[in-house]
This record gives sequence, structure tokens and C-alpha cells, in this order.
Amino acid sequence: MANYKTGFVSIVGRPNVGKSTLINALMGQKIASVSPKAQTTRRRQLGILTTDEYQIVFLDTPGIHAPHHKLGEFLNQEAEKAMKDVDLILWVVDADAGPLDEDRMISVTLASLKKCPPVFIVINKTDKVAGTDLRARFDQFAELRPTAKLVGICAITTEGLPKLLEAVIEKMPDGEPEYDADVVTDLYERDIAADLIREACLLHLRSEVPHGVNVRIDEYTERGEIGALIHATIFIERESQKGILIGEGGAMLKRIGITARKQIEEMSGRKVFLELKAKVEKDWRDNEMILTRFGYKIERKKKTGKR
Ligand SMILES: Nc1nc2c(ncn2[C@@H]2O[C@H](COP(=O)(O)OP(=O)(O)OP(=O)(O)O)[C@@H](O)[C@H]2O)c(=O)[nH]1
Ligand SMILES: [Mg+2]
Repeated sequence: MANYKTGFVSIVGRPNVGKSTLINALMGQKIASVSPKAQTTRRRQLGILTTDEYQIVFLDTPGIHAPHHKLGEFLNQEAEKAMKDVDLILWVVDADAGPLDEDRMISVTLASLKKCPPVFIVINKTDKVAGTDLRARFDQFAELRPTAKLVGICAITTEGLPKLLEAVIEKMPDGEPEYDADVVTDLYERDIAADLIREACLLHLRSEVPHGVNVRIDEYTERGEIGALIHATIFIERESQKGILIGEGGAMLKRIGITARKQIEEMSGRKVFLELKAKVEKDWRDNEMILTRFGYKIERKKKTGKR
């Protein structure tokens, strides 16, 4: 194809700045889970945007932060891996908060890369800041990486997105598309369903409990016209959290189930029967064996023997 453009674009940033909201907005459909709580995204996920002129493969990534658990180490590794071998990095920051330590951590990581791809600093949530304050914010973020292009957006209203997309396309090299035009993401429907159930937990559960939640799909069966039958287990870290998750007379689990079912039905375009159960997997976020079993495998650097 003559003049066809194609490339990989990583979306990185600290937790809760709106990376997944941005990938959904760019895709024009919800492929990634979003919530008001930090560390919603737990793995890299592709959003593949294909037109007659270009195919851009966006990578949503977990928020980079100072980890308190082994799970956090995995999340940072996932995000940092996505900074290498891409054509462009969209570093998302929050206009409302200004640069925080975690943003500075990211600027250090970017500076340490042997071959850093071009970087755009995408200043999101511009809806929350008035004009003059916003200009000051731009200056503050520009200091973190003076060579980066700065773009202001609001991922929720999509303001600024056409301009951002135009600038992204400009950076894409010529090439053939790698994915079929109808493929929008690399996750299987059952994985997205698991994320949507966790998203419902993040929405309904208070304080620390939802961060210790993991969801396993035990059964995902197509029942033709009737829809899909899904059985899932929600893991929590402690016995005391089980009661909170289930709620009085099962009320909380029911509420989570209703929210998740609606989201899964919207995502899959068909009726869904969802059955949830709760199980304790003690302190799983700090247990590498269980983390690996859940699909969060931490990579250890090989020892060189030198000190
Ligand atoms: N006001 C406002 N809120 C936004 C905007 N973009 C995202 N949000 C909200 O910010 C919160 C976090 O959004 P996410 O997309 O989950 O953030 P994330 O960066 O993917 O977070 P992690 O996956 O935890 O790293 C959600 O409550 C979003 O609705 C925006 O442009 N304006
Ligand atoms: Mg996210």
C-alpha cells in the first residue's frame, strides 16, 4: 500500500491520570477498564486503530508508581517494557495535579533509556483547570522533558483529541498493517470480562479492599441465542475482606454483579448470565507463586556476577 502509515504508540504515566480513558476515546469504543481509583490497569493492552490511511497500535499500560507490593513491581515492569521499541510515547499527566514525584520518576526513567522514542507530554483533564493556571501547568510539565511536544486534551469530552491524533499520525513511519482491520485489541473477551468485573469492584468497594482484588474467569460458555454463561471467582487477600465483598445477605456481591454484567453485555453485544463467588487467597499481592498463577509474572534481571 503506497503511503500507508503504521506504528506503535505507548501510553504511559502515573496511576489515575486517564491513560485508559484516552485509549478508549482514541478507539471510539471502550476496550480498557477505567475507574476513579489508582492502579486500575494491570497489564499492557493493545488498542488497534485502523483506517484506509493508517494503522496505529496504541499500548495502554499500568500506572508507574513507587511499589508497595510485588504486584506493583510487575505493574511498573509492564509499563517500562512498553517504553522500548515503540515509535512514539504518549506520556499522560494530570493538568489538575501538576508534576508529582511519580511524574518525576517517569522523566528519570525516560532519560535513562538507551534509545528513547519521541515523547509527547499529553496534559489531560484540562477541563479541571482555568486558562491562566493551565498555561502555568504547561510550563511546569515542559521542564520535566524540554524536548517533548506538549498537547492539552480532555479525554472525557475528547477535546484536543483530533489535534493529538494528527500529530501522532505525523510521527508514524510508512509500512504495511500488521493486524486485520476488524481487530481492535489483543485481549480475549474473557480477559476483558475479568477486567470489567474488577472495575465494578473498584467502583463499589471502599478504601483498600478493591486493590487486593483479583478476578479469575472459571467458565465462559456460549449459549447461542441465549447469550453467554460466565462463572468467575473474585479473590481477596484476607478473611475480613470476604464479608465486605459479599455484603449483608450478599448485597454487595449482587451489586458488583449487576454493574459488571451490564458492562460485559455492552462490550460483547449480547446477553450475559454472570455468577460470582468470593475466595480468600492470603496476601496474594506479595506472593510470587500466586502472582505467576494469576498471570503477573515478575521478571528477574539475570545476575552478571560483577559488582
Ligand atoms: N475530569 C476529567 N476526568 C478524567 C479525564 N480523563 C479521565 N478522567 C477520570 O480519571 C479517572 C482515572 O481514569 P483512568 O483512565 O482509569 O486512569 P489511568 O491512567 O488508566 O489509571 P491506572 O490504570 O490506574 O494507571 C477516572 O475516574 C476517569 O473518569 C478528563 O479528561 N477529565
Ligand atoms: Mg488504566
